[in-house]
Formats: sequence, C-alpha cells, structure tokens
Amino acid sequence: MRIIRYLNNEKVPVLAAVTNENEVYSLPYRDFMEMIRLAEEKNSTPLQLVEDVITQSIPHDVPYEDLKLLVPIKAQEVWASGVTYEKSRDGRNYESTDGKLDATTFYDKVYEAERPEIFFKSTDKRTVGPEEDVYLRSDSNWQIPEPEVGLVLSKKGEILGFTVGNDMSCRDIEGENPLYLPQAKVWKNSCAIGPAIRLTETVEDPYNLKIICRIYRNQEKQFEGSANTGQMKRRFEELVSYLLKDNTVFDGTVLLTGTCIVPPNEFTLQNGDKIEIEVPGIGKLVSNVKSQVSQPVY
Ligand code: DO4
Ligand code: MG
Repeated sequence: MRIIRYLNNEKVPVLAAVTNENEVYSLPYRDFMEMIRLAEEKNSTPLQLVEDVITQSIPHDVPYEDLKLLVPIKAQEVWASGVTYEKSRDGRNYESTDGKLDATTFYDKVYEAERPEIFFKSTDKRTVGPEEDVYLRSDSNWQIPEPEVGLVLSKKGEILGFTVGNDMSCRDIEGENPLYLPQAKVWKNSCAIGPAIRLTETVEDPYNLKIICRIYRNQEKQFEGSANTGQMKRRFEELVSYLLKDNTVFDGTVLLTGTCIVPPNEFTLQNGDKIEIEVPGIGKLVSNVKSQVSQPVY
C-alpha cells in the first residue's frame, strides 16, 4: 500500500492510498502524519486504517498515471547517510584524489567505522516532489543525482514508510575539500522525494529493494544504472539510531540512506536533463534539471 498526495481539480492537495493494482482512494486525513497519529490513537495500524477506508469507498475515476502528484510528505527536515555502499565510497575516493588514490581516505574510514556518516540535507522549502525542477548549482561543473531509498520516520525513530529520494550532489565541490560538504549537498531544490510512501507493513524485505536510475538528454537516454538495498553495508535501524542520538527529530523526518548508483566519472548533469529514479513497489520519481541564476534572497 502506497500513500500519495495529489492536487485535485479545485487545486486542493488530497491524501490518497494507492493499491497494488494502482487503484486510488482518497483518504480523509490532512496529511501522512495525521493518518499515522490517528492509527495510533485507535490502537490500530496505518495499513488497517487505510484498508477500512478502502472497504467503505469507491476508487477514484482518474487513473493514478493522470494525477498531478505532489511531494508525499512535507518533511520539516531531510537528513542523509553517506558512504553506505562500496560504490559511493569508490566514487568519493575518485573525486577527492583525481583518481590517483594511494592512501586510506576519510571515505575508506567511514565505510568501515562503527559510526555512519549522517548529514543534514534539506528542509521542506528546499525539497521538491514528482515532476518538479531540481536545480543545478551555478558554481559547480560536476553534478549528479544520487538515487536513494528514503525512510519516513516518526519522532521516536520508527520507520513508518519507504520513499524514493534524490540527493543532488556536486562532485567537484566535495572532492575539493570534505569540509565543503554542506555546499556540495544543500542548495535550492537540491533534494527530491516521492512519488509515494510505501507503508512499512507492506514491504516484504527492505533489503531487497531495487533502485534504477535513468538520465535523459534531448529524449535520449544518457545513463542507466541499477542497484539493490541488499548491497548496503549498514542496516536501516542503525542509521536511524545515530540520527536520533541526542537529537530532536520531528515527526515525518525523511532519512536518505545513501547511494549505490554513480554515473560515469565524465558525466555531469545539464540544464534540460530529465532524471528518473525508480524503486519498483514504491514508484518512479521524475525530476527536471534546471540551471538557476545565483541570486541571494534577502
Ligand atoms: O560523503 C559524502 C556523501 C555521500 C553520499 O551522499 C552518499 O553516499 O549517498
Ligand atoms: Mg547521497
């Protein structure tokens, strides 16, 4: 069972459930977290709550594919984990050593260490949803999407659901100096999540989720890569436990869990590219890449 938000004909955001058969049922809750809280109050589960609504209603007459989807949750904060897959470690080693690796790096160490890398990625205002624009940084010449599975968390750290995320990244800025990480990761529209949240109770094996990334330029596919969460070095609960340590975590926080797909080293995103990140069973997150003119907002 997946939970989405879409814009109805009156331009009002509506929460809805999508079944495995892609039938859409509007839900009588303002947002994802209201549904979770209500399930808790009723001593029920989110899945049970949704199934009760479904048995008492009829599916939407507009097909899922035709809905104007919105970001599935307006997460106050998005955090991210890094170097949780070998592929990311190798990519970071390449960009930080100009491909001339001859010693142990920070990235080798964090891949092996007990403490994972966790960083602040985004806020609600910087995060976009399906079919929206992700922006390029004007001071970077080497930018890529990072396709990642995202965990939707309660403030207590329960994993309420799984979504798809894009941790847009500047390889040149991070490669120049790891202290530049916040600039390599955080800017306007540098994070996308969606199109849906798959309820945890309906995910059979979270360590067997396939992730596929495709990048198109002028309608032609420039890149396709795939990976599986089974390749991850760490456990989801382990990442969540470090995020929670001595921290205030808000209901509906999203934690991205690291990338395992890195386009070839000579590849950089361009204005007009289209990115598709698909996790079968959750959905396909489509983003349009746009250059932005660097304008300070006062
Ligand atoms: O150390 C940099 C961050 C790496 C990252 O974002 C990832 O592995 O997904
Ligand atoms: Mg990442």
